[in-house]
This record gives sequence, C-alpha cells and structure tokens, in this order.
Amino acid sequence: MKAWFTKAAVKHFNAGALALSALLAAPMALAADPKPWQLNMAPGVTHSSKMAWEAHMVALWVCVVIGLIVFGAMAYAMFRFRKSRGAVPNVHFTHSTKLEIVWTLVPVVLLIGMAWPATAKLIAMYDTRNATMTVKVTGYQWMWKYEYLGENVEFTSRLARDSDALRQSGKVPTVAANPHYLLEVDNMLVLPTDTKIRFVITADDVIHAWWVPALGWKQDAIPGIINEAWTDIQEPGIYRGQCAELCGKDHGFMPIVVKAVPKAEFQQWLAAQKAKGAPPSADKSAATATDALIASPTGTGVRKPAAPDTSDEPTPEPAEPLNK
Ligand SMILES: [Cu+2]
Repeated sequence: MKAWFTKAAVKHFNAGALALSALLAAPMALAADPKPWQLNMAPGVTHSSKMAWEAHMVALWVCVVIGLIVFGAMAYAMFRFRKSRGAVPNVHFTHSTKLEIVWTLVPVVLLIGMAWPATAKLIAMYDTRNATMTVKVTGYQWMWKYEYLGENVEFTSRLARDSDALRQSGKVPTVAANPHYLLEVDNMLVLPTDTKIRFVITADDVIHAWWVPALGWKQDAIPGIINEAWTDIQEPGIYRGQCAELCGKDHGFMPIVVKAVPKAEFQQWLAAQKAKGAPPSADKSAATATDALIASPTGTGVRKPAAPDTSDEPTPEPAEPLNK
C-alpha cells in the first residue's frame, strides 16, 4: 500500500489519468463554444488553457479516487460490521499511531504531487517574454479598445448593434435565431495563430476584466495600472468572452470576440488596416449598423470603413508591402 503512494507512482497515475481524461474530452476539444449540458471544463485552444485543464483533470481524478476509497471503506465497514451480524465495538480503542502517520503522509504526498506541476504551469503562464507582438487592451464603460503596438492600427470593439437593439426591444431572443446574443461585437480582435502574443491590459474609467475562456485566463483591466498576459492560439476560429468585472450598468453588454487566423492571413489583414489609415476591422454585424461614426472613447472619433465587410471573405491583397 505504501509503495503505491511513492512519487513515481503518483506521476504514473497522473499520466494515466491524463490519457483517460484526454480520451473522454476529445470531442469537446474541437469546439470552443460551451455546449448545452456540457460536462467538465473545456481544454481551450492555447498552451495556458491546456495547462489549466491538465492541472484540473489531475486534481479531479485524484479526488475521484479518494472519494471511491473513502466512501467504499465506509460502505464496507457499515455493511460488514453491522450489529445484526454480531459485530462488537472495541470500546478500548483510542488511537493508532501507524494510521495517523499514514493519513498524514498520504495527503502531503498527493498535495506535493499536484502542487509541483501546477507551480511550473503557473510560472509559465505569467512569462510574457519572447512575444512576437503586443496588443494593448483598454477597457471603457462599455467597450474595449485594441491597439496593435508599433503597427499604428487601433480600433474600438463594442456590442453589435443588432444584439443591442434586440436586448432593448423587449423581445425574447432564442438560441436558434440569435446563437451569439450579447456575444457579438462590431469589430473583432483579429489575431494570428501559432504566435506568442503579449497583452498589456488597462482601463480608462473603472475596473474591467478581459476574459476569453478559450484562451485560458482572465486579466483585470485597472485604471492607472498596466497588467500583462500572453497567449498563443493554436487553432483558427472565433472565440468569445466578456468583461469579467462588475463595471457598471452595462457590464453585461461589453463582449469580447477574438478571431484567430493563420499568420499569412493576419499579415494581409494588418496591411489592409494600415492601408485604410487604421480604421476599424469589420465583421458582419458592422455592415448592419446604421451609425456612420463611432465616437471613440478618446473623443477623436474612429471612422467606419466605407467598404463592405471583408473579414469573413478572402482578405484582399495589401495595397502596400508589409513593414515587417
Ligand atoms: Cu467592464
């Protein structure tokens, strides 16, 4: 019994649990959006989110095994040593030194076995060095501003106008008709895949928090303070999130949408943005919006692109060569 709890055995168990849980969660790994009746945490699409998921699965399976052993022993004792079978309690029993040592050491070994890899993961999750690019995120009541630092590209991103109109119409939205109700924005944050991207995150009025679950972290956006985070999205796709800090009456209406595209496509998109004199990116919902001018939170005003939506179609050739 003692040998089972050696460090090597715990490691072996962790590996087995990981393999089993990876097998169980395989269908979920393909989709970033949560599903109705989804069980368990999704692994996400970045190294950080996968590390968090692994630590979670190890802890979950350790808890499952402990639960089975404890409740199994209780059930066995209650059944096997019941009064009707003639069991006689040992009224002289007070303690067992041997048992006390075992039930102290076993949790200590388990906790060290979980804390060691978790600490390594945590350190890696906070290491923003060697990033290829930096995006500055600023929270406002109630929208986000994104700046691609050094690229002269910036825009604001706020709740899509049709989502906003629907919420104020009094109509009841349905999942079928509005699958991303309140999770749609006018300008998506476009990011390249397989790239270490550093974020510097702050706010201009009150505390917000930038959170996209598929990326695996949330980071507070605090006025006067610059917080850091990083990501490396491994699969192209659209990932949705929300402000995660109660920031005022429209806190629930400042969603985040990240569109991850392959590197080459991102460079084309970036070049197109620069060529347009850094107007905002556009997605489908922008085309439905009626207002021609979005007052930027800084008061400078950001003009909407005159051209119709291009972000979901093949990106046009850049008008001028890339600076990179
Ligand atoms: Cu907020």
